[in-house]
Amino acid sequence: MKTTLSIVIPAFNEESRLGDSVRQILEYINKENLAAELIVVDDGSSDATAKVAETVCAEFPTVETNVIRYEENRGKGFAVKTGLLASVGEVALFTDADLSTPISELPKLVEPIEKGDFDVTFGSRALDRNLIGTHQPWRREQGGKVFNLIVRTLTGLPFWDTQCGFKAFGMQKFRPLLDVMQIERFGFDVEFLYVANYHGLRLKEIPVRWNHCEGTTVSVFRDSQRMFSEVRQIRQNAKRGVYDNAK
Ligand SMILES: Nc1nc2c(ncn2[C@@H]2O[C@H](COP(=O)(O)OP(=O)(O)O)[C@@H](O)[C@H]2O)c(=O)[nH]1
Ligand SMILES: [Mg+2]
Repeated sequence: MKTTLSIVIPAFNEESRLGDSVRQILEYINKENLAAELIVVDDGSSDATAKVAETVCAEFPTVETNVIRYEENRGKGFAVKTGLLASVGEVALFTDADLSTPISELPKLVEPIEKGDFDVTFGSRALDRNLIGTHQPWRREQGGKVFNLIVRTLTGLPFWDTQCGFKAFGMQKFRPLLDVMQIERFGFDVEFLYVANYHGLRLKEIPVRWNHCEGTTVSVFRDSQRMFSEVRQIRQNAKRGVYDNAK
């Protein structure tokens, strides 16, 4: 079966959460009989993340799997980009390691791309609040709203949630854009959407189910400061023409 779909998990120090998620995804691929590969990118973890992924993948010999690891922690953006560059599917989807959005939501994102209606589809926690089961802690949720306002103001993107860890890409159009992406940490979601929009790809924000999972790897203080400066950097890059050079 030719692989048409690639599922990418960026993972940093996820030894405790990743095993279950990898198993759920591989079971889902089997159950739905998808022509899909799973790519785990171990983003320089200091724990057994890659080992855990390899062990569970070995339980599913019929599914195409690929565990990529590098030694230095580079950030979620770099990890996702690495996974997408290694992917062979016509559509690629990335998901957070904790499956806050259950993998069963995948068709909501993948089908509109397969049908040719959109080029980039991304999960949103802002469009239908009824789909949120367990909310993020109050401060984190409010922080997300402030961040969204800043994103809208600085980039002009008309979306309500750019940060959900569940996004899909039509790779024929998106792959060439990966070359110009600069942001390696959590601001990368904004850059992906900004550059895709800038190059005329059709983007769609889609409400998905979402449950906050314990054990976040995000440090609110350090990571949110870095996110703000990354969004400013996107604006500067755009002004300097950095995003014009995509093939
Ligand atoms: N914090 C962090 N997460 C990373 C990094 N690289 C990849 N990731 C992955 O990015 C995702 C972040 O999701 P998570 O920690 O659940 O964040 P939250 O649910 O938004 O609090 C997880 O799959 C991480 O393993 C990194 O450098 N830092
Ligand atoms: Mg999470």
